[in-house]
Amino acid sequence: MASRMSRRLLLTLLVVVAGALLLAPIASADLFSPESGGSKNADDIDWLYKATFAIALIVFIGVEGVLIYSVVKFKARKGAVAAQIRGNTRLEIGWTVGAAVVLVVLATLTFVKLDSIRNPPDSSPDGLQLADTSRRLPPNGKALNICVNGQQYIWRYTYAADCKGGKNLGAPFSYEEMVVPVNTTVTLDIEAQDVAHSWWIPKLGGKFDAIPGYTNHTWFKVPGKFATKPGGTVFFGQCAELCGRNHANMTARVRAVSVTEYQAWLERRKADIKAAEQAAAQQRKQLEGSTANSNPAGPAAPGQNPARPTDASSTQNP
Ligand SMILES: [Cu+2]
Repeated sequence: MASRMSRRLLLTLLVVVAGALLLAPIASADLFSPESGGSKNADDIDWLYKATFAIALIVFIGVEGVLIYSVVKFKARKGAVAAQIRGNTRLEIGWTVGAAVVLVVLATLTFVKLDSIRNPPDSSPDGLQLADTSRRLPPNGKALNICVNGQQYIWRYTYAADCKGGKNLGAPFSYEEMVVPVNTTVTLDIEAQDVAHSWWIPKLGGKFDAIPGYTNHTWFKVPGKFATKPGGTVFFGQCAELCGRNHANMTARVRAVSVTEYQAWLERRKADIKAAEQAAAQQRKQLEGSTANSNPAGPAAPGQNPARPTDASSTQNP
């Protein structure tokens, strides 16, 4: 009685767990393969996972099928004597060749897809048309480059063709949310300022380490359909390298918008940054003036502190 009860309990538990796994949208959306849909490289990575999984499934069903068949067919019976077999050259050569063929097929599929995963394509005709840059590039040599900089605990994006040696000083930037035009090949130069971080927006492709003093490169190209609704589409990600106590808060967002929305946003960013810089310069002047006059009231009232100019509008929607 007790054992039947516990068996029923176990069965109920199994059904509940299986149901929860199947019904949870996150669990069932990409249960066996990486997220994809936001960029072709992510789709290709996803395809490779699924192809590998299909081959593994065929091997699994084959092996388990023969195993179960043999266990049932040749189980011990009264009076039966097991055949004594020693070696089978044909069978042994067969499964060695079979395993080698599986490896060759997997390697071929991977190398066929590798090119389109690593190398960015051209921007579409209705994407943003851009100047030349100098990294792993689309065939026509043109891409929108963004410098990604990991910092404890925030991502900074600088919209500049050259990220090296302070050449991107003065270029527009944003924190946490990157805004990009659709149909446009976006190349990323990924770096870190302090410790190792990891850039990862699953739907837009693979994970890339952000290492101080070293630049990693990747790319993505968001299809035009993601800009049809106003405000575009946001792809979420998260720093994927444990980088310190606030690692969990180091989220990243990529907002894909239409080309015109992107250009308007970039102009707004430039104007906002300029206004914030002017305000900071103004306050600096006041501060210097007040110290020169040794004003006892102090340089700046609370709340007037020239904060990081980005904070005011870094999370603003385009
Ligand atoms: Cu991090």
